[in-house]
Amino acid sequence: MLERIAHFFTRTKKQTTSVDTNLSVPVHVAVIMDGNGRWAKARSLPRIAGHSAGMKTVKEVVKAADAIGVKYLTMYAFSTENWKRPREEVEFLMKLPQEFLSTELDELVERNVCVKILGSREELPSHTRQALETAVEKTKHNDGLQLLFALNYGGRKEICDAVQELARQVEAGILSAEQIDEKAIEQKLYTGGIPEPDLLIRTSGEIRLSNFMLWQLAYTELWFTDVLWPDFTKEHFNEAIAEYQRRARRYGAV
Ligand code: V07
Repeated sequence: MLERIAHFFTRTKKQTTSVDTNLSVPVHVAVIMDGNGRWAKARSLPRIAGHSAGMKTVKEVVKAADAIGVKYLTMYAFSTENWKRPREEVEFLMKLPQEFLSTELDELVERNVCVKILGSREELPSHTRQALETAVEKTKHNDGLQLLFALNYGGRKEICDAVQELARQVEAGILSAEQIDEKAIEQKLYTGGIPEPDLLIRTSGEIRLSNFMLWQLAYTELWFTDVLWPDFTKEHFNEAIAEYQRRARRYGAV
């Protein structure tokens, strides 16, 4: 009897929000990882400590997404606005891709993950670019989870770049103005050919898009939580997925 009671307690303790993979799992999940600075401040730590803690969460969420069969995971790592932050903070942030990849790249390769970067790489320091290019190159043939890092990314800039490229084609006589339609623009975005996110997660209580994937989020389900990014766990991630599944089921019913 005691054994059965003990078993009951260990079982209930372990139970967390689990994802029913028989229901529709979002193909593409995008994440705005907000609240690292606030997390650090609450602990009287420097902001960079929050960024380091946030990197651990990235690792956990990548595993959680992979485990339930998400095909594309986009993480907003650095915005075009983030250059305005103090120089030391920017320098620290620019070391994080290297730090992340130095411990994770082998495992990502093993797990058949394909790493891609959304954003312009020219402005990045060469050590950062080098690390990114190695990761992209080493994983380019992998057809498992597509792990996209938005880095030096801005949604309006992305649309401007796409439209400029199309305008150049018009100038060159390859394209007519009438051929600039939604499909033509979509193909010139950094995400050209990648399906639009089904679900956007934003942490830390801010309820806005902050120039993230403006074109791609037109029909996306939005999910916000007050949890700060370093405190975000795979259980929170699975909660967001379960909520997405409830919404998908409701739409499916009508
Ligand atoms: C960054 C940690 C997570 C919280 C948000 C801001 C700070 C992972 C990466 C990364 C980027 C590219 C890549 C591999 C890892 C990263 C930056 C900031 C700039 F190929 N986390 N993380 N990059 N933060």
